[in-house]
Parts: sequence; structure tokens; C-alpha cells
Amino acid sequence: MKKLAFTIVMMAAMLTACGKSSHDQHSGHKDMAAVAGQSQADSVKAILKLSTDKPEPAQDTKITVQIQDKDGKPIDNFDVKHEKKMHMIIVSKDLSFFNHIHPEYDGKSQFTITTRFPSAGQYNIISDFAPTGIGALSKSQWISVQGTAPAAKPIEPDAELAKTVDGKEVSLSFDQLKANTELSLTFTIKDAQSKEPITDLQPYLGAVGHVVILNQEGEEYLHVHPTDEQASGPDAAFMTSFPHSGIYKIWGQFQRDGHVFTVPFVVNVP
Ligand SMILES: [Cu+2]
Repeated sequence: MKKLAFTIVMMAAMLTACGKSSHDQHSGHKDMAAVAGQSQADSVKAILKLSTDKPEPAQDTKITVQIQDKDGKPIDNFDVKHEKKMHMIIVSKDLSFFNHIHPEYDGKSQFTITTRFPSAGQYNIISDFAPTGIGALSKSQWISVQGTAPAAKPIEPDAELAKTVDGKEVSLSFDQLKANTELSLTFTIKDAQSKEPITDLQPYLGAVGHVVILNQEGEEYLHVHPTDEQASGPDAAFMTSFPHSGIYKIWGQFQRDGHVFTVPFVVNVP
């Protein structure tokens, strides 16, 4: 079958959450310096191909991502970040579906993974990787899965930033919540039944947890860094900066007893 190639267009804004700060001694900030500047990110292309030009819901679909420089020359050295050479986030248009997966590096500038899209509609595929010498950057591409998309679920800010997921009660707090400011967000995790703080979180991707933030349109992807990678709960703190006011969805991912759980929140950033 003819493969359909999409050239990934630079995201409207390649976002980094790396404000100047006095927190550089924190372990989570070490890779700040490695986040690529805009011009370096522009010089990298990620070419996304699917194994079929008509992906179907709930069918195995192979995703291939080729990384090239601006002249089409393969880039084949990548830094490992959070234990992986590439992190891939797949979200549905309404952000109700979220998947965080790790394509394998096949060598020769190519990453591959086989995944499934749950239903018809548009999905944004965000590849997060760090060419050696260039630093962390992300590229995204919308794809379309065959059929009639289910009705979009509204993306509404949570009235209360507390959720129960898999028997854990997770709350989210901010030291301050405003655009264009480096801020910390803290997840606090308790046992939902006993209300006892959970203090035995396991490292997930080399840190206390992994946080992904996207704006309402699913296009602005924020880099988020743990403040203390070695923490094990009940608090897991991260730093980021929201580039604009507006609605953002935040997914916190944590591991306990060998099981990863994902907690989504929606916030309105003033
Ligand atoms: Cu990842």
C-alpha cells in the first residue's frame, strides 16, 4: 500500500518552559540548557509516515518518524531524556484521549512504533526528542482516522483540582497560576479510601512522575521538569511556564506497585 508521508510543520510555537530562574541547582533544571532555541528547532524536520493512508479505528497502525536536518540529511544521534530517545504523545482533537508512548530507535534517523487510535477523528501526534548538540524539541502532526468522529467532549476547567483515579486521590495545586511566569505545580497523592498519604511512588521514566501539558487546541506542548526527581510522594512537584492565558489540559503520570496511572486536569490560566 502506498505510504502517505506528512511533513511535519513546525508547531505554531515551539514552546519551552525555560524561563530564567534561580532554581538551576535543582536537578530538574539540568536539562533546561539543553532545550533547543527556536532557530535550532527550525533546522530539524520530523517526517511522519503511517503504515496506511487510511488508518482505521482500533487497528494496529505503524508510525514511522524520520528525523532530518533542514537539507534533508539524516540526523542519527539523539540524547536520552527521561530514559528514552523519543517520547510520543497522541491526543484526540478534544483531548479526551491521551496516550504517551515510546517509539523505538531503529538507527538511520528513524523511530517506529505500532499503536491504535480508539475511534474515528483527528489526532495530534507529538514527537519529543533531542538531537545531540541541538537539544530537546518537539514536532507535531495532525492525522485523520477513518469514519465519523464521536461528538467532541467539552474541555472545561475543573471546578475542583482533585480526582480519584485507580484508588488514588490526586489533587493539584499551584504556587501561582498566571501566564508567562515560571511556576510550580504540585500533585499530592493519597489513598482514596484511607486518606493516608502515598509515600511509595516508584520512579517513572527516571523521575517521580511525568507531566504533559497541552493548550486547548492541542498544539502547544509544554516542557515540564520535576523539581525533585527523587521524590516518592505524597507530593510530586514540577515546574513549567504557560506561554499564554487560556485553557490547558495537564496529565500527570505516576507509578506505584509497577502500575502507571494517569490523572488529567483542566485549568484556566489567567
Ligand atoms: Cu515518554
